[in-house]
Amino acid sequence: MKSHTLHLPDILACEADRIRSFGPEYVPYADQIRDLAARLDTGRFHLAVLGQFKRGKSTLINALLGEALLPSSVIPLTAVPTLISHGERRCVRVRFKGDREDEVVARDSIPELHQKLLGYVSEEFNPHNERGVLQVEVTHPAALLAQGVVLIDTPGIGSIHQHNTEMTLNFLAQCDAALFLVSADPPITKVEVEFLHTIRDAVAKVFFVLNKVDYLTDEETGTALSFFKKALRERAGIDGQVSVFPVSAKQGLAAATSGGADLWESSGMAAVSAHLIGFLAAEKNAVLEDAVRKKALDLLGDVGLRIELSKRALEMPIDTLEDRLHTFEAKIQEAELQRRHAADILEGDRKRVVARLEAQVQALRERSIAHLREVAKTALADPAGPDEEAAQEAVSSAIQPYYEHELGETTAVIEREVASLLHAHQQRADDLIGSIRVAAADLFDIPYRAVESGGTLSMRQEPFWVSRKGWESIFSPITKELLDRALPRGMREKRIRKRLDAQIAHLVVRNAENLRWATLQNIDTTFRQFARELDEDLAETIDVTHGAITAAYRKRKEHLDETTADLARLQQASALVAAARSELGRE
Ligand SMILES: Nc1nc2c(ncn2[C@@H]2O[C@H](COP(=O)(O)OP(=O)(O)OP(=O)(O)O)[C@@H](O)[C@H]2O)c(=O)[nH]1
Ligand SMILES: [Mg+2]
Repeated sequence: MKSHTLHLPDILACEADRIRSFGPEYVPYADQIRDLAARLDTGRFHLAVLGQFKRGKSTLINALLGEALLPSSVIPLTAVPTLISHGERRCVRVRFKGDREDEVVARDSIPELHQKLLGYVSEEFNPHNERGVLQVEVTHPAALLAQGVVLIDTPGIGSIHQHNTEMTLNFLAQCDAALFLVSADPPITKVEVEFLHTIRDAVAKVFFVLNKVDYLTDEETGTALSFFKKALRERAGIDGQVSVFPVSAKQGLAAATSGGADLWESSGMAAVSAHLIGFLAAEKNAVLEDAVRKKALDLLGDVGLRIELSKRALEMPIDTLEDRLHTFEAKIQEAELQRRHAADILEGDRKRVVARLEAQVQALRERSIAHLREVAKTALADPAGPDEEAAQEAVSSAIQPYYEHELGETTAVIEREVASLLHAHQQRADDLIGSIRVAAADLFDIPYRAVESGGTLSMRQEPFWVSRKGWESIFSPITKELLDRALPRGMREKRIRKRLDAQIAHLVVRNAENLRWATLQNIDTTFRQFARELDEDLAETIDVTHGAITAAYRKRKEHLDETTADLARLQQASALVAAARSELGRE
């Protein structure tokens, strides 16, 4: 029912007020519905601009904002994620790690804000993020942002500043969608393809932009686009039909600041901007609204169930009510017992997953020692003679990609296993909860209605996989023995190999432990969160059914005379809820 889509927050806010007026026991439902409305109202959507260093990410965001607010440069620059959201005024808020208070600058002067940002987000003025900035938040009046999107400028990956790559990878978990930027010159690199794999695991939607086409003729742009699409298809498994926007962010920014409509169009920025606006207006809201609507319908369903049960409990002869209440309480006890058994089985499953992880990490240790020794061996086979430092360097730079890849593989295996286990548990829990609702409906002669959205707004089967590890790749300083130099090549190589082997073994232990620890945290968090949500669902179902019946029962015991008025009130509430449910698109 599309016609409701526009007004959903209003409908929900209105229903929340109405439900609140039904009485104190309905206030929690009203609060939840009001929260859903607020969530739609403030539905912030994190769109990160991602890519290798110097591809023009900051310039592209400036073009979208219409002014040169974010610093950009020919050297690797952005060192801290910068979140830009809508606000009447331009304001920069710097958030620090630890307890240090935020620094806030609210001015309309773009050069001043630019300068402020330069001091905190740039590699040049804040090298290695020595100022301890967590992130920078900017508000800006640009029209695009008014759609509820938060644009995020991220440090480029793959530069000599490894900490910038780490910063961005750590930030991915907070992104809903990504704008992946490559440049026409040079064409897409291996690092970028690997990065893209990581991005696609982390976000639901990726937009592709080929920047700096002003370096190319139209014909060359066509060739670059085909090359990029081919690479996407062959190396990242992305459908050849995907849209790639060729742009010149630099010209787009010039057009935006000088008001050149033709240049804005020919820079390609008009197309990117229109596409983003279209997406935000349609799909972003559709996804969020769909989830909110389902959840709201379930809440209204529960309100309806509570009203019906209270009504029946007030109407029924008191002896019958007592009998049925006892029968229902026995049913709840049985369900609680079953839930405890299920929790034990879940705990057993968690242990089995952990055991599987331990076995995988053990195998990884052996595999990685062999791999890194091979890397060292190849590096040592230099015809000019074995160079120990060069070999260390080779191993050092092999470590990060190797473990990133291994983490990806391990995560994929464990994730599949956890998802299928939790799915089975979820079904059993849904059946159990359903059986309580069925029992309530049967005993009190009311229609049974199944819950559809499965509880929470967040997808609970989706495990909470975070972590990126700072892979350890620092070798201990070499204690070269003077004697080495005098030794024949073969012996010298042997001694170097021995030293390197020992250091590799040490690094493997540390890195494999990093990977083990990160995955273990993920497994534990996922299972804990899952179990807690199942308990909450069960408690809610018991409250909505048993809670409603016992409240009515107590009322009848205490003040029999009010029953008629209560019944009239419930009758009216019931009709209102039925109307609200049909307005929201069901029944
Ligand atoms: N010719 C041309 N140069 C561009 C374009 N977009 C950006 N540049 C230049 O490329 C350089 C890098 O731009 P930035 O916007 O700083 O790139 P970035 O991706 O944010 O870089 P990091 O923050 O270091 O990752 C700057 O000198 C820009 O002026 C473009 O469309 N065409
Ligand atoms: Mg930048």
